[in-house]
Amino acid sequence: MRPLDAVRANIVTLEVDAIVNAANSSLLGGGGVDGAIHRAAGPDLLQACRALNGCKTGQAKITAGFRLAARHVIHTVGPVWRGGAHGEEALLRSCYVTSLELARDHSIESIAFPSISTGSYGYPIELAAQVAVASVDAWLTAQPLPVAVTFCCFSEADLAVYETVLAQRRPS
Ligand code: AR6
Repeated sequence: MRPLDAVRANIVTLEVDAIVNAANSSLLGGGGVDGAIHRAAGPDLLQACRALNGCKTGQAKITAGFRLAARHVIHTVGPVWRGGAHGEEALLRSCYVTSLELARDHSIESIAFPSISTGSYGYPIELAAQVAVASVDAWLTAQPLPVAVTFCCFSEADLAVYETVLAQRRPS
């Protein structure tokens, strides 16, 4: 099976090539993991983000990591949960896939994702974790280059959900 794991951590502390930010479409900062990443990376990150002219839901853009241990930040915009019948699943899948495509294009070999959309954007964690693991697993299976992917959970409860979903994967 592909190397996927889940940890409980503050994502800004992870020593990986890239961390993913669950941003909003302005890319100009916010609360949650977005706020934590901007605080830890320092003001140069906001300046770099200003030059990106925002990002559509389900898409991703990349900057340097500035003061972070990670060399890169991949900013993606998850969907706001509106009951599940508004394309949320496809948009969330697209966040993971477009982030991994950017990672591949920048020769990134290790990447950590937060649980996109499951904070302020209200996506139920049990459903979001299924989408996250299935999207990443399918993408890695199709890729010739190995990329180590970590799901970074902020609470023990979220980590338990990801661990359950990871344990249910079929061997590829
Ligand atoms: N490290 C890892 N995970 C974290 C951290 C951290 N330091 N801080 C929070 N989380 P959220 P969203 C978890 O709300 O739902 C922002 O204001 C958190 O517990 O950060 O995609 C943006 O600017 C949850 O599991 O992102 C947008 O406006 C997960 O990260 C909006 O929130 C995502 O929660 C995006 O909402």
